[in-house]
Amino acid sequence: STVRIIGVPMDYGADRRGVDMGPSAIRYGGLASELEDAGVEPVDAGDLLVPRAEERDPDADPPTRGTAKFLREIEDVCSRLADQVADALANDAFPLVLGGDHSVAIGSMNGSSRQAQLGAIWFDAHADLNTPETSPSGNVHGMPLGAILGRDVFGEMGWAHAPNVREDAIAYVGLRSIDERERDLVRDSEMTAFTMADIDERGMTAVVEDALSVATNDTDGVHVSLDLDWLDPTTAPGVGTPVRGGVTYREAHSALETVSRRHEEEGALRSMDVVEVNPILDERNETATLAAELTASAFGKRIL
Ligand code: DIR
Ligand code: MN
Ligand code: MN
Ligand code: MN
Repeated sequence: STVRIIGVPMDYGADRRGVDMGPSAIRYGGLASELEDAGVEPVDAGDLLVPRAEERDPDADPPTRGTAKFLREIEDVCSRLADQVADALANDAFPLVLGGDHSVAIGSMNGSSRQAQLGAIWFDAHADLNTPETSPSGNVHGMPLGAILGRDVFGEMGWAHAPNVREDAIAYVGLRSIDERERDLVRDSEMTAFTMADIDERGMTAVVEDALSVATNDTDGVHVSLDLDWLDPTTAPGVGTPVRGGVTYREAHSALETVSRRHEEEGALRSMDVVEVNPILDERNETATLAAELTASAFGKRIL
């Protein structure tokens, strides 16, 4: 099978500059050869064109309520990304999106859900469920799920809301940093939230099995969104918003191997993004290299 790599060197959604270099760093970290080891054929579609943030005004197109920086730019990039992802699927290629900050997921999931009911697993320290009205930062990387679900002002933005993604088909794995107002949003939602405490108690494999059951229930496929700050910062230092107490190296591999097993059994996976790698903050590209390895695990790379 063919995996189409789509790079999105975008940093509009995060405060820490440098995440725009993520796609290069992940490629340099050995993504193509890792994927070949996993038995899939990588085809690199290159990077989307993303104008530099310095040349843009973050408040040029503010939302009608609340704060969201670079909204016009994010719409432009995510709309083009959604087309690319839909095009890959139409040509029997698996869309693998390299971020960039997590706002790229708005484009990936819109594209992936155009012709299908889409479930999702959100591997992240954060809930990413803010909206311009609840966000403490105005950074859209903390809002992609709010956007995809059409919450608040996002409901009025056709490019952001993905109507074929149901709340009850989304599962978080590894949550440990939620904003004050976001906590109630998560509690009151129909999403399934597995926190670090659930992983401690039940083990990663059981948790990911459950997350897969949520995301495959009454859907046509699963989107895996992998934010590298999901891992503990000692293992993945190259991220803009590290939170200690994260997933270990072994747990991470085990999680993505569990995804690949379900994919081999029932073709569960439909699309994936790997986001928030920031080479400026990294140590000798280890976070980007880990991102490449974990992606290969998702596609079935095994020790034997
Ligand atoms: C925070 C940070 N919840 C915000 N979010 C991050 O700004 O909304 N998501 N870092 O990955
Ligand atoms: Mn995130
Ligand atoms: Mn995060
Ligand atoms: Mn983030």
